[in-house]
Amino acid sequence: MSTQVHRRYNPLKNEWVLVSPQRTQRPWLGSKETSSQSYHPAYDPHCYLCPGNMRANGKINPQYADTFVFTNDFAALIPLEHPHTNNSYNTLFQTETASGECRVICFSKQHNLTLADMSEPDISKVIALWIAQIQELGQQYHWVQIFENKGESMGCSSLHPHGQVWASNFLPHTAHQETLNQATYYQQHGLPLLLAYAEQECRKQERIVCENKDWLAVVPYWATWPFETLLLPKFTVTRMPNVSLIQQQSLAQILKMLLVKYDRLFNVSFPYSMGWHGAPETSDPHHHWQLHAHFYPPLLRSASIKKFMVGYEMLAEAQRDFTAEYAAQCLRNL
Ligand code: H2U
Ligand code: ZN
Repeated sequence: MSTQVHRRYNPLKNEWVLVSPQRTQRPWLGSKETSSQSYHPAYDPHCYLCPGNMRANGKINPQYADTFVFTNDFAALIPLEHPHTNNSYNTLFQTETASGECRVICFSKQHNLTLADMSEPDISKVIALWIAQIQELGQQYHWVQIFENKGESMGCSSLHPHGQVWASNFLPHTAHQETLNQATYYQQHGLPLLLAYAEQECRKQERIVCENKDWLAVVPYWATWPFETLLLPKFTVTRMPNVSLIQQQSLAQILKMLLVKYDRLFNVSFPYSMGWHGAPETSDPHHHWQLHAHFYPPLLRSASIKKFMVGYEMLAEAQRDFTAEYAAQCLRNL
């Protein structure tokens, strides 16, 4: 099967991906972006995230020592006083009000670090901050999305190590899909989809990139991006605030392992978009939900050759060339 064209099913999204392993032989005359591996200082006077510097709107950052959070000066979501009015009047022209908050999270005061470069205790401080943000914003909002865009090719605007948190009064589309599909699986099988999946991946040992006693990073069976990974707990947990201190330490360890492998793959600071998915912030127990993180890196064959999700992907369905097993093996062996 792994050398023939086939399709794989993504049970989390209820979507299919076309896998065409024979295509890796094709000639490539595509774009070669040059990777910028130049020198960067620990403090950059022109960076809007470095301690003590001025941001685009004139506000001054404090002299923070570890992490720093501020409300995004160009926020996509804004808190509304009365957000629940439904303005919809026509099935073909539906609208609803949206309310929320967007914040920027600086991972370190040091301008030239990435999460992969940071020590495990310092990564643990970022995890603690993610948890505090989820706890605070989760009291008010339905969904709290933690994410990081890294690298110019992922639209990241600054080299300074940072991520974002967007909280909303609505359940965004992907969160809604994952909720429905996990609930369906739970009804049919009596255990969380991603807990069952992690157990089977541990047994099969075909797509594991790295693991420790609490966590597992795999190239999922249904991966669409070439070196996509899914970070999964080996224990039952619906949300990040329910991860114990010990499990937060082992999370810092596996994050570091995974990100160092990514950087070594093409010998470049690996670009990606990553983010956390935990149970929606409502009072029901969400037994079907299992916390996880997605890593979506765009690189395909080198520091400069990216996978483009265009043409067939935009119009029909996702497609990949080499298999998830091959990608996992490349990362595992580093
Ligand atoms: P990236 O994570 O994609 O790099 O985005 C950084 C965010 O930082 C972006 O959403 C915000 C932008 O609006 N920002 C500020 O809030 N203040 C600034 O001075 C510049 C950038
Ligand atoms: Zn900086």
